[in-house]
Amino acid sequence: MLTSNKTPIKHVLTFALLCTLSFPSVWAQFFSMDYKESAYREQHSLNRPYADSGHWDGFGAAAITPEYIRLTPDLKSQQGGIWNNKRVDMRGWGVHINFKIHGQGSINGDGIAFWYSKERMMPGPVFGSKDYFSGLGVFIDTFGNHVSPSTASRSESHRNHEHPYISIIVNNGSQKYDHDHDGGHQNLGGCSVKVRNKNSTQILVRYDISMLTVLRDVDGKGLWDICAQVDGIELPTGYYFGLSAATGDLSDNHDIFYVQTYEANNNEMGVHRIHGSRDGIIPSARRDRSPQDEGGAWSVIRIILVLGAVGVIAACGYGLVAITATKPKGT
Ligand SMILES: [Ca+2]
Repeated sequence: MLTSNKTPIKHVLTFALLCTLSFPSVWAQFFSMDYKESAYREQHSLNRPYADSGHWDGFGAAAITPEYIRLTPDLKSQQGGIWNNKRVDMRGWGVHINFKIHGQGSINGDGIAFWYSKERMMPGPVFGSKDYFSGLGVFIDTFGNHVSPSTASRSESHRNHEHPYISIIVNNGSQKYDHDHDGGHQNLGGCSVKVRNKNSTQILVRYDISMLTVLRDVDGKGLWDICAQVDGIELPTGYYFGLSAATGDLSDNHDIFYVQTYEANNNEMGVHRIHGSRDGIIPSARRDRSPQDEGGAWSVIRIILVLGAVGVIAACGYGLVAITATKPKGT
């Protein structure tokens, strides 16, 4: 009798273990599938030893060390940046940036910007680079200007998010960055990221025709999740990748360890070839949706994940019922 009872229990435990183990693998596969299928592009990447890389130029306070490139030191009123000098002809790409933001004290600024823009090597007030930019900016904004006493009353819709905050902004060259409100209504999406004083942090900025996705690995341990995903973003080919940083009255060290760029596999590539170059596209974002719909694509992903989780739970439940049903009776 005892022997016949052990077998079902063992199966139940094994089945439950497999179900539990399947969750991380499903999540990991979801977040990394396109990234791993993409192809590495050395001409848009930056690795040690930095002095050997002729594809990148620096400006301002940016300084090369053997271990990292420091965009700004932890000093007031600094600006620095590095720019890839190879124009980007990829329609879809993923840029993986490994960095570290650290400094003294508990209130610091201002942050790092990742750029895909028309102009390069032009210092200015937007995280060390020029305002009225044309292209995409993904800002790792470590200081919340919008919560300062002088501006808090004008930024109700953005008061809830905590800094450091990643924000996504697309500009066609006509808009001034709303610095006092950390981008304010210009923000297309984003997320809070507690990046300061970590050993390293990673983000992956992925653009594939009209879809922009930002993934984050705040502790640099390979545990990625989606920060934001925004559909309806149009960017041309022919722009340049860059990184810049700035300090003001508050400061931080803004360090870059590496940049690894991949070309995204895109099944629609043939279609776009037929329709010709994307060089002439003016940067734009779909702005005709309500604030509730801003995360529309993200909502779709959440629905897919929820349905997937329900499916796994249902399968586990069905398996448990089926195994229990096979349990010998008459003990
Ligand atoms: Ca800010």
